[in-house]
Amino acid sequence: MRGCSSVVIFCCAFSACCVVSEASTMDPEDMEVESGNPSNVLNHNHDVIKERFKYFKRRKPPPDLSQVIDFDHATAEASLGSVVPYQLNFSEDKDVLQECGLTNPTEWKAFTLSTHPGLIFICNPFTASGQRHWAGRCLRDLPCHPNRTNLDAQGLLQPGENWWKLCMDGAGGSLMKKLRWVTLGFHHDWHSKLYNMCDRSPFPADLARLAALLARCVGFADYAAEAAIVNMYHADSTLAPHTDHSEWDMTAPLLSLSFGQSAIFLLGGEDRADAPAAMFVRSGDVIIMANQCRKSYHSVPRILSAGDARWHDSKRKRCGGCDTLRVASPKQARHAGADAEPRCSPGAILCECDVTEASGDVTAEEGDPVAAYLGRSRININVRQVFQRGQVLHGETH
Ligand SMILES: O=C(O)CCC(=O)C(=O)O
Repeated sequence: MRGCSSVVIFCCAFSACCVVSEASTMDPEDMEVESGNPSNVLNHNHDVIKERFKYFKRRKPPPDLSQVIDFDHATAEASLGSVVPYQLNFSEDKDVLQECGLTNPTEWKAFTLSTHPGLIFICNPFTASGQRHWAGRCLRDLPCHPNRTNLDAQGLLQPGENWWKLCMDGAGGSLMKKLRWVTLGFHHDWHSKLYNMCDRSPFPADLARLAALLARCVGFADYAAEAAIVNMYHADSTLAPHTDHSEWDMTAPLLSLSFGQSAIFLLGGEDRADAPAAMFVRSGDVIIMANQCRKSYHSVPRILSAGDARWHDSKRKRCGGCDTLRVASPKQARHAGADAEPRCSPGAILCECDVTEASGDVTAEEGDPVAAYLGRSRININVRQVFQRGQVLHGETH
């Protein structure tokens, strides 16, 4: 590898945080019971984002979600409260969009927040099969050499073993839920919180193309994805408030793509005392943190059940009998034909309201284990550009 004779270490490239499950976050502070609606917490001397994080994470009593921003219900025509429509630039070739699993950009809805300029929220620009494709990449292909996972770090995978294959062969036991993160490109050392120029693997070209396309839509013409963390969240997972502050180039945005179960995302400011906005993030949604928002605190205090399985929506049709939305299983679609009208015959199709529960079960997914994973977990791909274009560091040009 070029440049390895002169080891260059960059200070803390990724956030100091990784996704944790409930059991590992039970420090005494987290066990305090917070009271009141988060919108009432206004003490600017306090760690407001942590207070809000704890509020939304709380199980008993559950938090009030009525003030959580829902971009899905916002209209692209007019501002409502702090939600402001955002105009994307598109000049993308149809083939490239298709290859990236994206719908026609004229259908995309994007917003920013007047309270948090620099945030761009694109409401699910992916096709259902595009979502399954990217989830499949994150599950089947990416968690193996030369990429790094928490399982390697914990000695739970032997060199050359493939996590997904082990899980599918049934030999993995409880391994399925144990994968928490995968790093791509420049690898983050969670202990030193440093980038090491020598600890780098090739960044997946298809993901780099998708990231560059999304960045172009928001005005970053020469974005180059150089590092990413794929975070896996289960029902009790959280990600504590943090900033991603140490990439060499802080002018390039952070890109965050989510698939599977929903979440509450908190976006604060550069100071922990800044009041965060809370928003729902659903499968396919893209969050871009650019400009003023690039160094803002953010966190994921809660995973929520996805009301509808967006990674399946091409198969969803209205029942000819009772007009409820139903998901035809792949087996039924094969028998009935893709255009057949589904009927509510028990056992043949799944009601939409059953999807979350049923899709957590591999058999209910008729052998589509990627969709089954999305039915119970959340995958987030967090992409960063590390260097400025043309930057020369110890003989390497970026
Ligand atoms: O899961 C998310 O939505 C955010 C992930 C994140 O903030 C990170 O990886 O730094």
